Amino acid sequence: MAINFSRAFKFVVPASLAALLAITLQVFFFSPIKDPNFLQLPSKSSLLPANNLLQGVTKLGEGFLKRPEDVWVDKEGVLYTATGDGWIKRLHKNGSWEEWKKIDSSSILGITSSKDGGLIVCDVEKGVLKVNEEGITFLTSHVNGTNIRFADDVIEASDGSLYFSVASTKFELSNWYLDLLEARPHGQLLKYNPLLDETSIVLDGLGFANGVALSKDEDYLVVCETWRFRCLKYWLKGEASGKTEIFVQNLPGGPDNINLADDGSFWIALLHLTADGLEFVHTSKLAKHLAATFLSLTKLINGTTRKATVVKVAADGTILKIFDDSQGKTISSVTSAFEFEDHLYLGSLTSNFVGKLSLKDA
Ligand SMILES: *[C@@H]1O[C@H](CO)[C@@H](O)[C@H](O)[C@H]1NC(C)=O
Ligand SMILES: *[C@@H]1O[C@H](CO)[C@@H](O)[C@H](O)[C@H]1NC(C)=O
Ligand SMILES: *[C@@H]1O[C@H](CO)[C@@H](O)[C@H](O)[C@H]1NC(C)=O
Ligand SMILES: [Ca+2]
Ligand SMILES: [Ca+2]
Repeated sequence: MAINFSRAFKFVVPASLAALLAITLQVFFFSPIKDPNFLQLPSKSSLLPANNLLQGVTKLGEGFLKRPEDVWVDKEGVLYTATGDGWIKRLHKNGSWEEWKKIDSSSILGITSSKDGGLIVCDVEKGVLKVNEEGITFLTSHVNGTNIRFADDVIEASDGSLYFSVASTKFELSNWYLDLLEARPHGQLLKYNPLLDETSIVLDGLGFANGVALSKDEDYLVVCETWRFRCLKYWLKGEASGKTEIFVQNLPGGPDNINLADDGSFWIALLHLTADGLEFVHTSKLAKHLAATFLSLTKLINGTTRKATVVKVAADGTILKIFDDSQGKTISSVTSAFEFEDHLYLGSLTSNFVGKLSLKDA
């Protein structure tokens, strides 16, 4: 039997053209990202061989914590963590966990302790707040006439000023991956002055502003730009005061939170941003629009669950140490590393515990 090709084509060709047109329209007109930029991924030479040392972590509070993004240990040795379901939970020195305070928010991220007691917390909906035994106080929720959304990490200077990052002024935590796909810098570094009760913009145009840390002498601060795979140094004192330079670049992952180490260097948690083999997405506008439009594709590209990496970076920007779990076997998606008494405490966006790693023999 002869197949009538011309007839089949008459039907199939217009139908597939129409489908293609519909998809193209959908992708370009309804894409949640606008005019995306190409992204420079870390060069292969920056990737160090895996050592899987993070597979040796002890799990603290397993099952009791949901997505503990950031951790902080205060001077008394009490460990605090802010969890994805809005809890501040703490681990006392006697080993017992306490559900300390619940924040009414879809999520909370970075934390730091305040010198007059209590904890400073980044709330992705409402800005920056302070939590102590008495309760919760909102410190800042506006800058330059707009609401502060997606506050990500915060540090307190000894004069009481708070420096904090806004990851993206365009996208929310739930679709942060779109910020990376669009690759246009919507991040900021803000400063809250408690004496004037005023918030100002210190740096604008950051590529997903994330971890913030102060140097040992508070002569500069470091702010990390996740999808630029680098952290910036912003001078607070001296001749260069107010100037910005690169602190470390070409990191083997997207930097998340950063903390000062005991010796004056810094611990930086790195996110594996893209699933292996799908790196091309970041250099194709069409692929970016497709990935941004269809959530299942976004999830496929999102590589954060597959690895964990922490680096120690010297004050001069040299990478001193690297710890990883190359397949995310024990811990994945590590977002923060905090040093206290010869141990590293690790927060993660995917785990249900805080990791504890001895630094004595590492
Ligand atoms: C542990 O210490 C905390 C804070 O001092 C206290 O509230 C708690 O009751 C203690 N738990 C145990 C089991 O000793
Ligand atoms: C502050 O707001 C004004 C008015 O909306 C705007 O023109 C200006 O660009 C903003 N400044 C910064 C640094 O975002
Ligand atoms: C990417 O994966 C992380 C970890 O599972 C998750 O928290 C985040 O929501 C995911 N993002 C997207 C856009 O899928
Ligand atoms: Ca922090
Ligand atoms: Ca963060």
